[in-house]
Amino acid sequence: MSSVLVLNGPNLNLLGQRQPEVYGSTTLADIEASCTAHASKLGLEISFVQSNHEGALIDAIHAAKGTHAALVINAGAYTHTSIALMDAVASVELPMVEVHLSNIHARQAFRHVSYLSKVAIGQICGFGPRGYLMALDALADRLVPS
Ligand code: CA2
Repeated sequence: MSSVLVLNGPNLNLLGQRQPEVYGSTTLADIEASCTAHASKLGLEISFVQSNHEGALIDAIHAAKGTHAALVINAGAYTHTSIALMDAVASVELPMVEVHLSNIHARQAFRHVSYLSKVAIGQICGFGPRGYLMALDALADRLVPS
C-alpha cells in the first residue's frame, strides 16, 4: 500500500488553541484523525510530522525518500521564505501537494509568494482542514490502482 507523509510546519501545533478567528477551532490532532480515516478509505497509509524547525522539516523530507510515495506539506510561514524546503522537496523527487488552511492569495502580499508551489504538483488553499483531504484525494488518483 502506498504511504503518504503529511508535514506541518511552524505554529500549526497551535491550531484550535490560538487565533480561532483566523485559523478556525479544529486542532492539528483533529486534522490528523480525519486524514487517517480518509486515507484508510482511499487505500493509503499515512504518517504525520509537525515541527517548528526548518532543519527538522528538511530532515523529514529527506527521510521520506524510500519510505513514502508522496508528500502533503503545509509549511506555514516557511512557504513564503524557504528556498531550502523547496530544494529538499525537489531533491527527493516525490509528488507533493501544497496545502494551506487560508486563502494565501487573499491575504497580505508577502503570503502570495510560495517557493513550495514551484515544486508542487498542485496547491490547495482556502478550504480549511478539508484541504488536507482534498490533497489525499489528488494523490490517491496517482498512487492507488483503480
Ligand atoms: O493558511 C495556512 O495554512 C498557512 O500556511 C498558515 C501559516 C501562515 O503563515 C501561512 O501564510 C498560511 C500560519 C500558521 C500559524 O498557525 C497558527 C495557529 C494558531 C495560532 C497562531 C498561529
